Amino acid sequence: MQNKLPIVYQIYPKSFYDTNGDGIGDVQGIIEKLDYLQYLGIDMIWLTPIFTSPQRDNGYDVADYLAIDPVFGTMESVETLIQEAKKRDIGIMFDMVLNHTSTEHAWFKRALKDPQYQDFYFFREKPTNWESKFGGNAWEYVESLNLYYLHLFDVTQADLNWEHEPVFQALVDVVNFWLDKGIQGLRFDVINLVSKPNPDTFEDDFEGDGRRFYTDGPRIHEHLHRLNQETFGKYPNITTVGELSSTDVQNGVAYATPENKELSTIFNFHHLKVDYKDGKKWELMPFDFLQFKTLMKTWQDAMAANNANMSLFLNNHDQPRSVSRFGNDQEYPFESATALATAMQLMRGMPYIFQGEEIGLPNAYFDSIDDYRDVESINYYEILRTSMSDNEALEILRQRSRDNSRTPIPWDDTIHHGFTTGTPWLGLTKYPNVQTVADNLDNPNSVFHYYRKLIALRKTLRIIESGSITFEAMDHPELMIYTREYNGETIVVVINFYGNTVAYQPKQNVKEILLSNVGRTTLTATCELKPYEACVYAITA
Ligand code: TEU
Ligand code: CA
Repeated sequence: MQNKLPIVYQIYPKSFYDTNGDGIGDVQGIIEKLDYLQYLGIDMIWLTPIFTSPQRDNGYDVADYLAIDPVFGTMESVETLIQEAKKRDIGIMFDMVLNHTSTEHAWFKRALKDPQYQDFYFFREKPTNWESKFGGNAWEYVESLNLYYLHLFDVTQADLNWEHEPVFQALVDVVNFWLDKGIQGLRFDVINLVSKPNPDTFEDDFEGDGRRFYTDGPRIHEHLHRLNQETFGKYPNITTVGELSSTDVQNGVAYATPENKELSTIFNFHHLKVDYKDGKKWELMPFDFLQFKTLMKTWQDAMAANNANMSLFLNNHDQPRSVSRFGNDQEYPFESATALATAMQLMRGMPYIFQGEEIGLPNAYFDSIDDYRDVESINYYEILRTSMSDNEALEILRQRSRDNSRTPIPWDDTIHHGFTTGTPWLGLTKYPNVQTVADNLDNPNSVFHYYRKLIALRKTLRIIESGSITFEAMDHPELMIYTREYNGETIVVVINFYGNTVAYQPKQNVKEILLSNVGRTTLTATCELKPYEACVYAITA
């Protein structure tokens, strides 16, 4: 069966596999692990940015969109990667960071010298009180110009002005350059922030951090439609995904509605804020399961109603590891990793696996600020320390830092778990009983082999990609239950999200158990679901 929506495996190249001993993963490392990824069964690899960059934000600060950063490899190595992946029926998805450039980019340097180029960015005489997403004010003063420039992220990430036509055309050329190289997918970083109004109209935001001025801005749908028409829309079968920062359902769905010809899919993050206390990332709270289910249902229903597709994911390079965050990596590492995978992968949409997720990799468990490398984590550590003890601040980082997901992949039991022969740029996870890739491959009951089964199921049952979805038992405090239906076939997915035993009685007549993470093969009239049990039933019509 040919799926329309690929199963995407996300690689954070720095931490995947290092082949030259400099402690940093590289393109050659990805090439060497393609057979592993083919065996897993994925269809596409999303690489976070590998363009030339000072690496202040690990490649999201691009200094040259048309060149490969030498730390990762060469243009030739990327061409080889594209070819070698293609031989294995795997497409390559590139990460386009078009909202901002590094201040090392030629455009920014030129803007500093030649006033004609200032329109490439947002320069103002007076800053507003908007906050950077990485902490602090979003404007930086340039003494030589006596002007401030806007940076919604790091001070070295200057926001581009999409209202200035030469900017738009330059970005179109960038996207087409990579499409001509044969990439099959595009991920657009924080793409719903690119439509900013005229900077003369920017005002202080006394109710929030400024995001209402630039999120899902006035011309955003127009910009994306034009980008589609002038780049990927001209090529057959390009998969696109827009990363959306604090969007709403209406805009989120519109970006992905096929008739609008904007993007094929989107990432939204509302379901990954259910453990933010009062919406604040740096304040801890156990996750709100009922809110999680409500958000999934809201987005799944809205997407289905518009024949649109969303991304299905709990992990990426910006998020803590799901098994530590929503599961129980101490007592039920296998069960909770596989339960979460089942819950997400069998919904309606495009599924993602973030490197390490397929082996149940937990958080970093770092115990000192010196272990961290992420610019956001380091900034916020300083901010947190002004109001709390070192231990309290470190506990928050242990749960919230982006470095939790960025630790190198433990491949085997050799030095540095086989990631590098040198010194890793970021330490490996300090979790005590790490199951390496080699351990996972050897053990037929590992998280890895369970992922293979899940992927195989999506590829054999049309219902998973194309069926409708109906959520049940929305107020059940421990179970997530949803039904998928297609062409008279029905399956039911039941997940116990907690470590208790829970009684469950299927409403329909069960024909067969299609998948279980606890080895259940037959179903009794009432069933005691085990901790973190996931069960997929086929139902008799
Ligand atoms: O992230 C956008 C974004 O807003 C986040 O997920 C961000 O990391 C979070 O809000 C911080 O609390 C994208 C990239 O995925 C991220 O790695 C980059 O740092 C960011 O854009 C800037 O390019
Ligand atoms: Ca390397």
